[in-house]
Amino acid sequence: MSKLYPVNPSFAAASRLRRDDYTRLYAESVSDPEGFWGRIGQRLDWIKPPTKIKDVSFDPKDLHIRWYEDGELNVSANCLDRQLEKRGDKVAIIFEGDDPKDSRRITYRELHAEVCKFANTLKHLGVVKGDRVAIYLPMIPEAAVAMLACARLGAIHSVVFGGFSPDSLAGRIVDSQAKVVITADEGRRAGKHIPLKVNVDAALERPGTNSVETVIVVRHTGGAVHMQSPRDRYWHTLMEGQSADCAPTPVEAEHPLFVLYTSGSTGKPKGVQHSTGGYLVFISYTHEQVFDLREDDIYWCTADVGWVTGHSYVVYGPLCNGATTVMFEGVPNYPDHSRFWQVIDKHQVSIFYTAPTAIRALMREGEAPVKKCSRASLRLLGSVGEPINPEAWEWYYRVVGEERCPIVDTWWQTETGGIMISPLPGAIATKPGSATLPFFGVKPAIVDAEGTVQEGVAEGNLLITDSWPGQVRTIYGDHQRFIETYFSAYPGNYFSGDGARRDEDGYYWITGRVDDVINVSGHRLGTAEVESALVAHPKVAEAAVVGCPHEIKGQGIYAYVTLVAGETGSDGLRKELIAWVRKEIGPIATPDYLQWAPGLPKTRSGKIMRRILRKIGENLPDQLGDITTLADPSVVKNLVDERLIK
Ligand code: 6R9
Repeated sequence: MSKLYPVNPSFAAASRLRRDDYTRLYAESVSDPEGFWGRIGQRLDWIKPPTKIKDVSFDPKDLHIRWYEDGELNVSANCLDRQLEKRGDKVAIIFEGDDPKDSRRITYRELHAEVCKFANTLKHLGVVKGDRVAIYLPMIPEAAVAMLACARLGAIHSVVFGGFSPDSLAGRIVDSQAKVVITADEGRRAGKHIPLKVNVDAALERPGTNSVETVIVVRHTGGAVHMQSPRDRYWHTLMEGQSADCAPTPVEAEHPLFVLYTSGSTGKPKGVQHSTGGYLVFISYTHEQVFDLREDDIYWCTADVGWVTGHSYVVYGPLCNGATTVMFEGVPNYPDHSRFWQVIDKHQVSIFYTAPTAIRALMREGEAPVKKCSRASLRLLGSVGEPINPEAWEWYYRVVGEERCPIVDTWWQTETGGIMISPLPGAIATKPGSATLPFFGVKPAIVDAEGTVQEGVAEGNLLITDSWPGQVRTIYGDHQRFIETYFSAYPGNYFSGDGARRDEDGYYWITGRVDDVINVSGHRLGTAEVESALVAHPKVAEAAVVGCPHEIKGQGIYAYVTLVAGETGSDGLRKELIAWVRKEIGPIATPDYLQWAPGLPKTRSGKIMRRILRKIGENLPDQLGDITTLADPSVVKNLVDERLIK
């Protein structure tokens, strides 16, 4: 039995919604989606209000997804212009640099002026509605300005994470045929400089990138760069003399706001294409409800704008809601392990939204770096990106939030646009490790191996049976792949690629990607389950589990374990951990191999690349594939050298 944390009564007393509101609104949202989303859609400023709310078919032979289709609006007008009257002098963005001495506050009025000037700049460079613009910037306010300026013109942005290699950037430029690339001289990360402009130069030497006419360079660190005339132009010189007046271009609700590339389990990254109207309704509404947003909140989501979380919950959601959003350029452990908590105190952050991997990394350093800071301004904590193991959840709750702040564990995906399953903090009691209940209008279902929908307590693949406004509309340039990836395995449904369990209270527990399922002697085991058990051991900081070939069982369990600071791996400890997992889950989960891992191969968004660990576990070290997108590619060599099957 997992622990149940009731809703905090003093939080609930002041919150937007209580349990009975949730029950009532959820019932309405799924029984009358048109009525519900028609009403919620009114939260936006429409240039032409929609009369048709929903026109969707999930049938692979006639797949179409349209929301608010005859409405017209502009995203930047919703995020900026309409805030000016009441919130012109309110801070829209608090920028906190990598260097703690570097911070800046930008009001809605200032942001509006900058966005208009930059939109005029793009216009002068020939950017028109429907053109693609690649944005390859660090976490600086110019990234938000560039996104909003594209939106103002109806241009489609494709933000590429600043940690991606020239090849990855080139692949995205080729696929989207971008006309302009917006970058900076360099990025900063833990005191080091990242050569962004050099990477752009290298990317643009790759074949197929000659759609790019102009490269706009933000002078950020002042590092020397080579400017190639007439292609390369400085942001600040282009902005000189531009007017701070730029009428927003009205676009249809289904006009694409952006394309964001995301890796699937196979093949090249997919350009996930989002809409304008449905997307903005869904993410602004989830942002308001899930974070129980108030006018005076200081809201901080630590995600980079290179990921969907940065799009929906650093930039568009908060600004559309007139909130103050923090943009952080740095990392959790620089200059030291207190950085997150120092930033919270410095800017009086009240809502903090981060990823389990960051929580586990900080947990490894003990409580002292947290307790050095006050954190008294915090009232709500959030988690996103991967299943949070109950150990990390408890630590986040107890140490960071001092048992005062509810935790919202939010399950969603690049493809869903916004939060799908999450507690509403004043309404839903939480269980560590469970994302709890579906958001309004979201209809999850669990299917067994044969594709039969399961009722009640169940475990299987997670589907969503009906559309929601924030849903991906297509894969850029490849609608067929869109249909095949998401709608062909379970026709009539959206397939998430995740596994989930539903418990006796109807709560959802995401068990991880189903491509990470191990089949041991015919028994299915989620890698996340074994990992969670390992991480529950006090000496384990982090663990990654993959399947490996096993003569008798079909697949065996191969675990990579990172110990907490100060511990060293020994045969005794290995036996102890194996016995521990056996005890936590059952004999079926007994790891066959347990390798010490000083570091795990992770993407820059913190996801463990199990593909690489699987190959090492299969003793195929020469088939690791591309490791350049790892946050730290050097961890791989150690894992290969120390592998247990040779
Ligand atoms: C928002 C984001 C999506 C995948 C998703 C799932 C995992 C995200 C989660 C979670 C369990 C959560 N995931 N949030 N698993 N609990 N709260 O991360 O998008 O980068 O596309 O990743 O991340 O496996 O399918 P994206």
